[in-house]
Amino acid sequence: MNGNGTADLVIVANRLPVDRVTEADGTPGWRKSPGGLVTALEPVMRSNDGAWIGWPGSTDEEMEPFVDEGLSLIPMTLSPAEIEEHYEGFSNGTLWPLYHDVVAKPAFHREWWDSYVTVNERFAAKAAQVAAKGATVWVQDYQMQLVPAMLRELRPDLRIGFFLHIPFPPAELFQQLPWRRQILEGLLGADIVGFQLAGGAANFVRLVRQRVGHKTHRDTIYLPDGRTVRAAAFPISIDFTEFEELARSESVSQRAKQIREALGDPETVLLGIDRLDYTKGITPRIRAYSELVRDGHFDVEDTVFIQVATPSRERVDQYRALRDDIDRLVGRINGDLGKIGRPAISYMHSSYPRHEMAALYRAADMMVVTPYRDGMNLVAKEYVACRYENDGALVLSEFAGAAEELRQAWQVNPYDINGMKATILDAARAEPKEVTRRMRAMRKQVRENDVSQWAIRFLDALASVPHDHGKTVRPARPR
Ligand code: GDG
Repeated sequence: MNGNGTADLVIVANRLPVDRVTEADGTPGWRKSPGGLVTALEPVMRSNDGAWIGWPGSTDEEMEPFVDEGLSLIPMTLSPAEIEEHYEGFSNGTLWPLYHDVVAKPAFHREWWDSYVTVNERFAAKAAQVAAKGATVWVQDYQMQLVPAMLRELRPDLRIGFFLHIPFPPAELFQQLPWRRQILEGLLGADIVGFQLAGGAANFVRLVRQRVGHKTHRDTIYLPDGRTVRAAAFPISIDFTEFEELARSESVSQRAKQIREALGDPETVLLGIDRLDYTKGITPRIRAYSELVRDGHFDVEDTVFIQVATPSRERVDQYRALRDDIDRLVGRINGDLGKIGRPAISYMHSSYPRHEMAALYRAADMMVVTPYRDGMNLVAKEYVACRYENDGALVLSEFAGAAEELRQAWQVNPYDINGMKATILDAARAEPKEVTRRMRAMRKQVRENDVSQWAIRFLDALASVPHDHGKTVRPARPR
């Protein structure tokens, strides 16, 4: 932050990059949240003396801005009703399923929308207060889509970028949203609207042309006020070196060995790690694997499937129901197919430190990632980064954003159980040479496109959007 409490770079996100923890002596403290976004933004935050605006994850305390390990953090307070309506409601009950191909039915409630507007207004007002003259503000994700336009209204001098971490749906689905035009106009407050894939950017441009009526050409939208908005793909990534170094460390190698020993030293370990979410395709994956065991292709004596499901959004009904479904399915499969000390599926509903994640990636001969729809999927990239010996097979859904870059994965359609079974078998039976050829190519891809590249590419693109396109453009048609 500058001396007068303003910053030249401001990140606006639903969550702060730290979690509240209780230290050993009982005093409250902070721990950096795991995840690529923080890692990616930390260097740019530091070199620009940036500030991060977000919710600290608790509703009960009003908090002053503070500095944690050199990062300026500005906590926003959300009331219990706002958590329910803005976060669990409109963000996770409406937008999340709508943007993921309507894998679950989105709920549309007017009071959720009202709360979404109010919370976005408050975040925009805070950003307007914190941003220095001519500063860059980078708004993150689907919970904050109205912030760009609200902020532009308050502070026309700013450079505003927006990045969407989840897919942006085709017009045919997006137009179900009663507030579709407001969301499009909210995003158009940004100079750059970034998506994981070119397809998402194209969906957005088409919707803007059709629903708002602005002139567009390829990835550029021309606004009547002279501004240009660019919609482009910036596929997010991971800190490749950090994961590789972690995986190479003695303690992770030891732990990976221990994991295999604890499983009875099986010949083959398959692995799935996901947030427990209905978009991740955990059920069809487990079903496909269990049929392969039932049909005698895998034997529980020498093969095991480890499934880690990290607890997520546990107050939302759909997520509770999913957890029950998976519990029941795994229980039935293990009851039918397991033997003493040899479950078909070793299932954990738990979250682990990064070190343990790396050990799991190291311990697994095959990683199975089968979302019905996923913006990117960092787990797939993390597995690749950890396989420094160029071994390990990746089975990957063609509906994960990562499938566009990880072409050498064994790709599957998660809706096609037979196809998935055949591909898992192919991957399990592949010659080591073939596995190595594929893994080497994927490692090169992720190494050369890591998360710092992602942040640099986005911020460079944001800095180079022209302030005025100099064209005469007719006003948008009202609809
Ligand atoms: C959204 C989009 C997009 C998971 N369990 C634990 C843990 N994790 C970490 C993983 C990975 C991250 O969380 C999950 O990222 P994904 O990309 O796989 O999925 P979402 O959470 O749905 O993320 C997604 C992403 O945003 C980024 O733009 O790729 O498409 O849906 O980094 O390692 N980390 C630790 N313990 C766990 O138990 N430490």
